[in-house]
Amino acid sequence: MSLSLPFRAGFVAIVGRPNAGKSTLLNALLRQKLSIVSPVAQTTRHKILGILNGKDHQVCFLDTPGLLDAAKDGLQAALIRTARIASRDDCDVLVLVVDAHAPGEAELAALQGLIRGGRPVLLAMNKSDLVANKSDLKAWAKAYDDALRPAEVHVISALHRHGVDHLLQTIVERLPESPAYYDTDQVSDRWERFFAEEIIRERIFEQYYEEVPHACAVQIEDFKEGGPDRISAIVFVEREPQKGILIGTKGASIRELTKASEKALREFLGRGVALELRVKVKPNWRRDPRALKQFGYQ
Ligand SMILES: Nc1nc2c(ncn2[C@@H]2O[C@H](COP(=O)(O)OP(=O)(O)OP(=O)(O)O)[C@@H](O)[C@H]2O)c(=O)[nH]1
Ligand SMILES: [Mg+2]
Repeated sequence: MSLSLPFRAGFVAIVGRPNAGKSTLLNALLRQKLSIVSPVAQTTRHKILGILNGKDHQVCFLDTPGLLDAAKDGLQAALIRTARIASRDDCDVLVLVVDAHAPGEAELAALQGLIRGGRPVLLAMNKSDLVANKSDLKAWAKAYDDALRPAEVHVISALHRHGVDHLLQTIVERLPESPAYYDTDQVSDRWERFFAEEIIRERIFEQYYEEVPHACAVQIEDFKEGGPDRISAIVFVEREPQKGILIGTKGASIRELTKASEKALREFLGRGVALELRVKVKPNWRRDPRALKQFGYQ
């Protein structure tokens, strides 16, 4: 009699409100920085596949944009669609990520709208490290449990990896028996170009404030490998004053951004990088269907 476990594989969508810590959780589950993170809501703009390969499983995680109540422009409409499609159509297990707080009505309604069909729903109440009173955590977990009836509630801190291994074990147990979907040495379905764009966007979130990072889209123009990699990228903004902010006095800000991005790209690629950044205005690109398509938004 064979004692080996059946091989399990499937797709797991990580969804929730903006800023709940979905991308931080993806990175913690993968033990690898794949998805960009910032303290500002609406950082993630694409569905990002992160593949975790184990001896008896392959978990295909989908990080998604934060679920907004309503869209102010075409970009936000695309973000909402991406999150909804991933959670409704593309997954075997749904992980709902919420902040550790008492659930609000709008939040519950938004999350309820994602729960469809017979697929298992796991609720991850994140940022538990920020809550001093453990009985609050218990009460909020019960409130979410009563309202959404997930299969399980996990209290976690993605940032500190508390509860993440237990959550992962539960996810794997709930995956269907299936052969692997991807090569077992594959980490994502995106190319280095995509991650390079994301890494530059993360540095923009780090360095600039308010509307500026939200008005930026990054596109790699050229990526030549070899000692060092030579990457040139364009940062698109919506208006002339934003271009001025990005560049800064005598180019000081764009030099700082280039340096910080080069460092982050070197760390990600594990190779030397020489980066050239240019800034261009694409008027109101977030409302322009052709521009949205050009930047890869669904
Ligand atoms: N204290 C604490 N902070 C956390 C935790 N998880 C995430 N954060 C922080 O919360 C902020 C948002 O994290 P993200 O992972 O970017 O959140 P997100 O849900 O992917 O956000 P969007 O992509 O904008 O929807 C960042 O500043 C994280 O460092 C946690 O467990 N504890
Ligand atoms: Mg995110």
